[in-house]
Amino acid sequence: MNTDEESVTTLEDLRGDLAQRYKWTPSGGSVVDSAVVDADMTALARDGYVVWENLLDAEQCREIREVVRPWLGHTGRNSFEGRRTQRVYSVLSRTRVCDRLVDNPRVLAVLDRLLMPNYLLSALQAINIQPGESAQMAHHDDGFYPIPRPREPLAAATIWAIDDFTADNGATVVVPGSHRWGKSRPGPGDRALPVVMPAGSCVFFVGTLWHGGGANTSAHDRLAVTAQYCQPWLRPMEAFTLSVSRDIARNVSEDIQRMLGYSIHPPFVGAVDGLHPLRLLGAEQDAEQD
Ligand SMILES: O=C(O)CCC(=O)C(=O)O
Repeated sequence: MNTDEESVTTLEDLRGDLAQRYKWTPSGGSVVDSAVVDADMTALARDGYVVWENLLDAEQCREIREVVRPWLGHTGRNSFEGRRTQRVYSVLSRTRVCDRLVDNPRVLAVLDRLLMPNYLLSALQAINIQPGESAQMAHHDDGFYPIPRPREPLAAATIWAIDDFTADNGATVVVPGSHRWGKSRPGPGDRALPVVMPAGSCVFFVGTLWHGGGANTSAHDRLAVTAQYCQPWLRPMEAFTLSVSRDIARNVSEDIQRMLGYSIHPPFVGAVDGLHPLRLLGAEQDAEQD
């Protein structure tokens, strides 16, 4: 970035950290083979989603189930949250047990290509769909941002199966290719597929893909964890800078720190009193993101 006032003639000249103290570092996604990421990007461009099977083992799923279960209290306040669906919001402020889902390298590798540097975590929730729940209204996750379609996604989401996702227990239903649609909404003639996958698997989809939670006609709960991400210049759905204490922020990975908002969209977006927000954590880190 150029700090010489004389030579700042466009916003482009202001890219970078004003103090030049916090340097950009690659995300944990940089360890993923680029051919693997290419294939994921091809699937995303074609279908709007990609499924990765068995990223978590049975013990990780058991641990998440055990930690989350006591928080599964009331059901949803409307049919979108789900009258027979239990949600735990702001999971990041409650437990570290889902951190490796949030910063999974496969996820970050794709986000690194889809979104701008220092993309943010927009939500981290557990969603338990109980028997008797009906299908959730189809929606696309970046529909909250009032920018007309068709367009590039402003956000992306993961849904992690903590229980097996089956065709009858509420597996997320996706409408393949719908990320490219303009104003239309899914209708009865459109192909909608339940994402059937074993516990420990993850479906990643772009924010423009039409989808929804499925109906649960089985006798068992369907537990999932969803981590959602957005461009660094958008307001995230969950205000993690308010809900996550600085003590917690000091103890999460560098990738999660930047996704929580301890990063800037250069040169000013996210700054605190004109300074880089990492200064609030008081850590002398020699190489951080701008
Ligand atoms: O639980 C699911 O499978 C999807 C939930 C969802 O898309 C949402 O609540 O935004």
